[in-house]
Amino acid sequence: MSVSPRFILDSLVDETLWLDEVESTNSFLADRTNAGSALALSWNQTAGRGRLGRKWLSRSGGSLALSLALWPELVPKPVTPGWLGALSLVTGASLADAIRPYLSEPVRLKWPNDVLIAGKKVAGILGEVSTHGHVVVGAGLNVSLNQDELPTDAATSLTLHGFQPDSQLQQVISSFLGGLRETLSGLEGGLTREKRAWVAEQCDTVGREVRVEFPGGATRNGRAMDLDDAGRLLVHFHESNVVESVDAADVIHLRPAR
Ligand code: BT5
Repeated sequence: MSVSPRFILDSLVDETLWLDEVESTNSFLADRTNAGSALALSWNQTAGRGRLGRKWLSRSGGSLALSLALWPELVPKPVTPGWLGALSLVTGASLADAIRPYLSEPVRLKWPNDVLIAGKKVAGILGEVSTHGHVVVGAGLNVSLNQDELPTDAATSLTLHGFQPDSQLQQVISSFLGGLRETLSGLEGGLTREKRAWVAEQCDTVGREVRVEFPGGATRNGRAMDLDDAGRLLVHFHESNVVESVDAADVIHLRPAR
């Protein structure tokens, strides 16, 4: 007898909470004082948050908001910025691994936190430390948004690429969670060489000509060379001819490197 995905999910976290409507699944878990692992899911997130004060948008029922209060035993104390940076990357990579078997087009990552299908964003990741000290990582996954419901031209959804939510979504969620837990067990101080290679291999940003947009508004062009163990992007900036590590910035892909 095969084991149902629902059973696998319940065995992976202490609690699974399906919320009919919620402002933000990340905020919902971050506000709780419970110390155990928990998964919060909703098809109707009314104030979804992105990075740097941005918004995650979706019509009700089209995009799955999924947040995880991480297994406390897998979270380092104290949480370091390097571990948190690595967390977003491995969460995206675990989600990409979970959806890839169901799609015929390439599923890749864009640094620091996007999952792409055929170059368009299907999911975004947000990792945070709550005021209660537990770590919440969330993913917005566009499941069944139609073309005219996509919030930007750069977005896509799973069903636009042939995905069948009714028969495949539960399996995706359980394999994502299972993969993430396994990955976090070895994360320790940051990305090991093996995990860095796993993420870099599927990251479309590495090896590209990029424009880096810093939070203050400055932009610099360079070539993305690699990732470091804290998940930062190593960029060879053209004007300075120096390789520097970049975090908390946005990256525009200019063209593939020759
Ligand atoms: C992200 O931020 O991509 C992280 C999004 C995390 C959302 C999840 S949902 C569950 C959990 N609860 C929350 O409140 N948040 C997390 P960022 O890299 O800043 O990208 C935000 C940008 O993506 C926006 O400014 C839009 O340009 C674009 N965007 C917004 N909604 C989108 C969507 N549904 N699909 C694709 N792109 C979208």
